[in-house]
Amino acid sequence: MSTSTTSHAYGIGVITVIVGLTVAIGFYQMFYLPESLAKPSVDEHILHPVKKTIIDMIPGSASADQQDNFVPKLVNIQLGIDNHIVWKNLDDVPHTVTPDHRMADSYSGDFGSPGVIKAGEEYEFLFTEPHVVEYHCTPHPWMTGKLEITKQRF
Ligand SMILES: [Cu+2]
Repeated sequence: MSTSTTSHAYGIGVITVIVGLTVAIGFYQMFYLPESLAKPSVDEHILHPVKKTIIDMIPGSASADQQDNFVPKLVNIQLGIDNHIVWKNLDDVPHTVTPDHRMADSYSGDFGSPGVIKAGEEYEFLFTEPHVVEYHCTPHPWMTGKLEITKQRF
C-alpha cells in the first residue's frame, strides 16, 4: 500500500519534470531563439564609434548647375571609427537621402531618409556592416553620393 503510493507520487514527479522541460524548450524555440537571432550582436565599438561623419547638403544643391551638393560626395568609412553618419541640410529647400538600390543594415534596418529632410534638419544612420552604398536626392537626381563602409584596419 505504502509502496504503491510512493511510486504513484514518483510517477507524477517524473511527468511534472517532463512537462516542465517541454514547456521550457518550447519557450526557448518559440520566443527566445527568434529574438536572439533577429537582433545581431554588434560590437560595442561599432555601436558607439569614436566620431560622427558629417555630410553637408550645401546651399544651392537644388540647382543642377551647381557642381557640389552632398559634401563630401565620396566617403570612406571604417566600422568602429566613424560609421555614425549625419546628413545636414544646410540648403533652404528640402532634400532626401535615398539609396539607388534598396539597402538594409541588419542592425539599423532600411537605409534612407523616411521622407524629406527639411531646411536646417538632418538625417542620421548607423552602419554596422561593410556596405557600398550609392544614394541620391529624389527631387534632385543630380545630387548623388557614395559611401564605402569597411571593417576597421588594424
Ligand atoms: Cu535635393
